[in-house]
Amino acid sequence: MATIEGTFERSSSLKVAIVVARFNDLITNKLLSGCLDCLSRHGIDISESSSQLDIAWVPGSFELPIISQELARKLKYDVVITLGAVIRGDTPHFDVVIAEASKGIATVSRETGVPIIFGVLTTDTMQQALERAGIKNNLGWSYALQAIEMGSLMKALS
Ligand code: INI
Repeated sequence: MATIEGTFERSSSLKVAIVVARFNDLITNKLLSGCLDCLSRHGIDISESSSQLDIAWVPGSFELPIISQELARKLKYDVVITLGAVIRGDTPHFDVVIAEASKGIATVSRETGVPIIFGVLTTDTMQQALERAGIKNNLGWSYALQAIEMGSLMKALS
């Protein structure tokens, strides 16, 4: 019997791309800093000159899938992390944006075979988003951990 799972010990060799939405950047910048902190503590070089990390910015969460797809198709990254914040507020736009982002990211991941981490916060209020982006907990940190696990799991399978 084989037990196949991701590890956190050899993560320092992973190549990672992060795609971040500028919409609600008060939140997405906090997610990004949590994410970078976790990657760095797991041995991934997050410096400006890093050859194992690239960061792309998109206007909003709706655009996360297409840029994730471009990055995944380069076959240069073990894992792609998407970061966005979709806040319900009073607009029905919320449902459209979150549906397209989630479906698009899942499709790109399956079609390219590159794990794409769904790091899009969906909340009813800005307060809830702030709580999940650092006031109580920074989910950016968790998204990075999930990326390390999935990136190393795919490597183990290849
Ligand atoms: N983009 C987000 O990332 N979060 C939101 O809450 C949001 N709302 O509510 O409108 C949002 N809209 C912009 C969208 O992602 C696109 O950038 C835009 O429609 C252009 O395609």
